[in-house]
Amino acid sequence: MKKKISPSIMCADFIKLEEVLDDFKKSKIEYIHVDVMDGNFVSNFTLGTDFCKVLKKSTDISLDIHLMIDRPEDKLAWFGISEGDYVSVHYESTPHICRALQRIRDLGGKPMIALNPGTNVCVLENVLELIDGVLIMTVNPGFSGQSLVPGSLNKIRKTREFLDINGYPNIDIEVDGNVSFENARKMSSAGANIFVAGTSSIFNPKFNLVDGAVKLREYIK
Ligand code: S6P
Ligand code: MG
Repeated sequence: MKKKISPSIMCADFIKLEEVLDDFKKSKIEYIHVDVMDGNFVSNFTLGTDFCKVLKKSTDISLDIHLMIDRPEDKLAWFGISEGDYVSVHYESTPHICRALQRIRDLGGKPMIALNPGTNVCVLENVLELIDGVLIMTVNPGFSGQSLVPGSLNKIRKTREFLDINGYPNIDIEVDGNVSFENARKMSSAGANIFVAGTSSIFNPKFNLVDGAVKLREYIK
């Protein structure tokens, strides 16, 4: 499967957003990961609907909107989802996960289910026909700059196996949290193919973004 990079825009310097988007373009970045947090599902607030709309106006790179909000099914229409955008909703965020995933499809997006570190892979069984991707949280959601939760590599392996055995080899696996260069290499071997790049890799101040992206591609190929 093609390996893709999805930089976490909350890790960017917003004063330089235009330069950041130019660097993404130069680096042929596939998605822009937008973390949306509501202060309930996770103990933090971040980007919202207006920010997604600003990005839509400023770049043609598809968005990868990660909703860390309660009852996302009621709020999906607010985000201006376009064809090609990934939208992920957490299994843990609603009693109506199937409705939320179906609604993303109805709005023209690509539905992805996000799983917290403590959620078992077996919950995928009932949503396989509704999803284009699985987002495996490799840290507890809410903040950048955290360390990998133990067992994450094994979970990626199990997920890839589960999807393949059930006849869904084309479902993407995205990994989010402490995707450092070294961790990315291991995650890639375990079966991940979309990598959320944050402070652990390309947004580390030691690099410029373009060099960081080149280096990350080396590690995931
Ligand atoms: C965390 C959020 C993530 C972070 C990203 C930061 O709840 O979903 O997308 O922005 O993981 O990356 P890093 O490299 O600082 O862990
Ligand atoms: Mg995220």
